[in-house]
Amino acid sequence: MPANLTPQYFSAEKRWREAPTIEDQIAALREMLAVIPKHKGTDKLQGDLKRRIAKLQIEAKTQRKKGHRAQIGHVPKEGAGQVAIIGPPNAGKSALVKAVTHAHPEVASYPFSTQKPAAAMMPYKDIQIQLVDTPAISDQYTVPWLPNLIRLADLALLVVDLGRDPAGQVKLVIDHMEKTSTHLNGKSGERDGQLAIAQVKTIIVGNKTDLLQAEENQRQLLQRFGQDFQVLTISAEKQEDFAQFKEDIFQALQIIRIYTKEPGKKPDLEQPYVLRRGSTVLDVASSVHRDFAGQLKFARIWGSEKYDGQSVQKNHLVEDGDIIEFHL
Ligand SMILES: Nc1nc2c(ncn2[C@@H]2O[C@H](COP(=O)(O)OP(=O)(O)O)[C@@H](O)[C@H]2O)c(=O)[nH]1
Ligand SMILES: [Mg+2]
Repeated sequence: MPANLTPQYFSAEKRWREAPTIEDQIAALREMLAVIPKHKGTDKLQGDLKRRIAKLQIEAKTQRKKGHRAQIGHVPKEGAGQVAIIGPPNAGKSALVKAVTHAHPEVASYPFSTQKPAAAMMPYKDIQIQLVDTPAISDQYTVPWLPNLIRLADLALLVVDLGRDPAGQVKLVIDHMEKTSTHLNGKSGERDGQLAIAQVKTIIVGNKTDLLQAEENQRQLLQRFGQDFQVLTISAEKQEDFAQFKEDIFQALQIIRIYTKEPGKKPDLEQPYVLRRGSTVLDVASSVHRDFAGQLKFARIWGSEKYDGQSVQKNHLVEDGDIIEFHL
């Protein structure tokens, strides 16, 4: 039975996802529970919400006892998208961030060398994508705020070491996150009966292709997870060119770059507007200026259309690289 969730529910869900503290999370979850349509189709979801509230209440209480504020790992978003770099110790998470950004995180042969989330920008064409290096996920210890950080990200890269049982590492991380109700999902936008919020689009990154055992292990990794996940392979330390890797990340973020121009003038190709794939001419207008959207009559488009400067309606879908000229 379809759940038929309402806009009110989704707005509470959004507040939950972005809540900076446990108390805010509880408040948002309570609202979700209050506005959720009550019928058979949402039974599971209701139960899920109740369990989650109960769990957070306990967590908030222990944190208060310890004298901690219920702050949760939160990295302010910057750039075109936020990508959490996660994985077991020594997989090369920090080495990857170092290879594709201008940051200099500590890369060390001992585990747990990264203790706090560290954001760095990865240039891709004319935009910047934010990578967040994180402490390792392991059986021994995982920092309590990590699941929340992952849930807030637009995409997770699960980095594993191709030198030692990568499939086992992937399984460990997935299972561990599952315990915190964070579902690492290979396909975006999939909603099963569970709390949709806890689903995080995830790409598996096999690192250290330069190692001898890498090829055989990579085969096993693909066999086990290649169906459900996109799997990229790299050598963070030996590889020279990351163009394809960056392109894959950009595509996975499902964003597009749109340029604007004023009538009779050259287009502004300095800084694109970044929108979600599936956006319309009207969406572009709204991101340029709030008043723009209301006044918009039509637009001309250069790029993906049949001929340059073709007139299009407000609801026309735009594509990566399009140039839009607004007519008010
Ligand atoms: N052979 C090889 N070693 C790597 C590669 N990337 C990282 N390493 C090594 O793996 C170890 C862990 O790297 P680090 O980035 O600190 O891992 P993290 O704990 O996941 O952040 C270090 O000794 C790195 O030198 C790679 O592509 N090839
Ligand atoms: Mg590290």
